[in-house]
Amino acid sequence: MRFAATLSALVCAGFCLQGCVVAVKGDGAGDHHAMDMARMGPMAVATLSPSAAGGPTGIAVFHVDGDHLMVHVQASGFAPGSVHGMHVHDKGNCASADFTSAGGHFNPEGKAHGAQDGEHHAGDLPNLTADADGKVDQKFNVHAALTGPASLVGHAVVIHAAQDDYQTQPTGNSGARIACGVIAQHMH
Ligand SMILES: [Cu+2]
Repeated sequence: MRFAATLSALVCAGFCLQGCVVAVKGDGAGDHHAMDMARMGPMAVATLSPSAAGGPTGIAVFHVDGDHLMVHVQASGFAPGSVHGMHVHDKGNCASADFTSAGGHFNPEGKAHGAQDGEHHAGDLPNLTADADGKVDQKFNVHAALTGPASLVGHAVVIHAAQDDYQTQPTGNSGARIACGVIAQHMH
């Protein structure tokens, strides 16, 4: 269970880094979890692994916050300053070397591909931008769910080699798949 403990620590570290004032003031891990549970809805986590050809490593954390979904991605191993498309793909399968096993974009409502402010797939997410060290630490509010028929749980987060143009159908023309992770419900 060493892996599970490490994952939990990463999740907590992610939230504490980003304005989790309550946790910082708490006396210990127990307080942290109690306060998280009080203020958050359902949570899910995907551990991102690089493709056989190379790619970033990291974690994507999802939590329901009111009527939107917060997505927090922390990853490293990108080219400095590079921009990368990211989507939730249909199949929760990152087994193939090039991650084509994850299928196309998760699109249960048969929508066109696009940006968050227009028509888009349930699995469409904003582009990631790496910093000068090739790291990403970004949070997004998106229109997506962790429960019901459009739940992202059980599907796969895929990061691409190139930027999503939010226009090319149905993929955004963002190139090869360089990281993948299956989204699993996270228990506190
Ligand atoms: Cu994709």
